[in-house]
Amino acid sequence: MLCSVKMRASLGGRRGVGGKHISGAERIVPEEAAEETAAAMLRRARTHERGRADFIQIRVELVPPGSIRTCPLLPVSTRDARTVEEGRAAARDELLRAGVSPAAADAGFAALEALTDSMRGAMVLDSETGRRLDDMGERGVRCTNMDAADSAGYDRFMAARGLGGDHPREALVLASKVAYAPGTAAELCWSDDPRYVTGYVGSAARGYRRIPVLKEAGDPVGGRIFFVRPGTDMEQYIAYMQEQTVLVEVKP
Ligand code: PML
Repeated sequence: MLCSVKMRASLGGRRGVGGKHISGAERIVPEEAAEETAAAMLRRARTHERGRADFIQIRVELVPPGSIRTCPLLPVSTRDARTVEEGRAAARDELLRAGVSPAAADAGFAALEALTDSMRGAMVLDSETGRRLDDMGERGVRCTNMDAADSAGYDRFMAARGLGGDHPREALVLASKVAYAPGTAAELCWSDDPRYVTGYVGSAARGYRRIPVLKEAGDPVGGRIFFVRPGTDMEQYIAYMQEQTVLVEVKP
């Protein structure tokens, strides 16, 4: 049986409520790997660049086999960008090519640029009008319950492309679940890790388009926007993002 292992770490709240988000991670692993996975997450939470967490929660839960869906891994490619300005122009271009309207793309950038602290989840915007559709405030809609179907195969795939580290590993799996979710037109993301300036635009139409610079080094604020096609049922969309377990398959 598979099990889901999740970690979240924060600082300055009351028993994990409120406070500053420090780190989060999740994996879906065979039951017998739960202990080792949880230990690795604990290590990661305790040594995070965003600060020294005073609350770390690790949750381990069995996943009923019949409840799991699969989707393919998005193809990965990289755009050129040497500055934040070039990076954001490239990201905007990618959004438009994926079917997001210019007004909605601009609304997405404005929403991310206006953040004063990182959100744990994403803002969901209409891909035509740019109007925010979720009512999840500063928490946003979390895309959770996903992992690579074959972890070792995925690590080989990433290593062969020089994509080391947790950021791309987790982002590509998440972006694949998001891109193939019914209703998604595209996703825009940059990291809340102050040292990590690479971001991406993901879509089923264009794949995972990495953008080497999407924010200034040292900036601790990051976030995600999910652009959805007009008419998408938000209740179903949010349920899919937050509850549906998805294993992402690397196709040879
Ligand atoms: C995050 O850390 O939340 C986002 C990471 C973006 C990764 C981009 C990449 O390196 O492909």
